[in-house]
Amino acid sequence: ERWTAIDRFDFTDITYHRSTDTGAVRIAFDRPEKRNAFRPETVDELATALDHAKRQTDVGCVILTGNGPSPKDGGWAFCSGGDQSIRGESGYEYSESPRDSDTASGEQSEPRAADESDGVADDAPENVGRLHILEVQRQIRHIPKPVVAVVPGWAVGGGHSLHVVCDLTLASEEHAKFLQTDPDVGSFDGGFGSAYLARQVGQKKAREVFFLGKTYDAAEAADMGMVNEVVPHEDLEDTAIEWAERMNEKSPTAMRMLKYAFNLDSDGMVGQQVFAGEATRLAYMTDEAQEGRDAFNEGRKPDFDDVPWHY
Ligand code: 2NE
Repeated sequence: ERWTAIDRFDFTDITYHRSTDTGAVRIAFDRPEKRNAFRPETVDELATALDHAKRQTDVGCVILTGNGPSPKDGGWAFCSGGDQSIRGESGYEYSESPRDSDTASGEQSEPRAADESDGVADDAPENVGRLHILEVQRQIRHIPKPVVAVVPGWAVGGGHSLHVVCDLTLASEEHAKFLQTDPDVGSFDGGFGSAYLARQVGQKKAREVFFLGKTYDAAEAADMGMVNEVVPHEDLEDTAIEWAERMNEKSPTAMRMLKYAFNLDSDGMVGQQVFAGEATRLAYMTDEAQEGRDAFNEGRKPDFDDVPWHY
């Protein structure tokens, strides 16, 4: 078996596995009967899994994909974006108010303490419309390891934007299809989904994707520059594992710095902050920084006399 389930979470909308062969995790949308559309619960679970994956120091690659085929009609999907059937007036709404539910984050936990006055858990949010898939986009951008979108079928709307945000995209030759429906349903990803797409495929093509809403197959998406490789459907996961193995052979620090370097020019000051944070981490590992820390803790002046001014 290629994958082992990570069972410390009570996920309903995604599955989460660890590779048995290499330092990779597989996070998969698991609503195939809805072409893997996401609802707020799905997004919470994605956020929890990505945060967990971030903290695994022996994991160098995250594979994001969609389970399938649909038991209803055999259709495949990566993700079809926000679930339109639960879209409220200001965003996507939980099916059960988080105030009544303890499982919104997916993590198995003790029931939250109820507030004595009204019986409502005091940290439970109200059921307001959410668009927090955009927070997950930022997690994908900032997780310090490559995220590979493995697209077995439809990548549509907010699902299309997710593949755009991922570091690499691998697509099924037979089933992958790419489509932007945002303006059909009165939505628009004016961030990475459009502007970053334009950096990948050019302005004219990106505008075509949104303004004409054509469907592109895997080969066309690869020609446009938004898919790295197209493989037969049955080879998708083996190829993803091969990619993970290749990446895991490389220097973790170099890979992290490269990811943040690639992000920098489209992340503005936040990109600079993330990149600089990693530079600070490297600096902390030097004798020089440790002398600064020790001097403060020992109440003396730091002695940097032996530190060369590198050039
Ligand atoms: C995905 C697509 C193109 C697939 O078409 P097809 O013909 O292969 O399948 P079908 O029959 O349309 O869908 C199969 C079942 O999945 C449901 C459908 O309603 C259908 O259900 P049943 O009739 O079998 O009960 N389904 C598919 N996508 C769904 C969705 N997103 N929400 C709820 N149910 C969905 C075709 O289904 C399609 O165009 N889907 C809609 C894509 C879409 O417009 N997504 C939202 C874009 S906005 C967004 O994602 C977003 C954003 O832009 C910014 C922030 C947050 C979200």
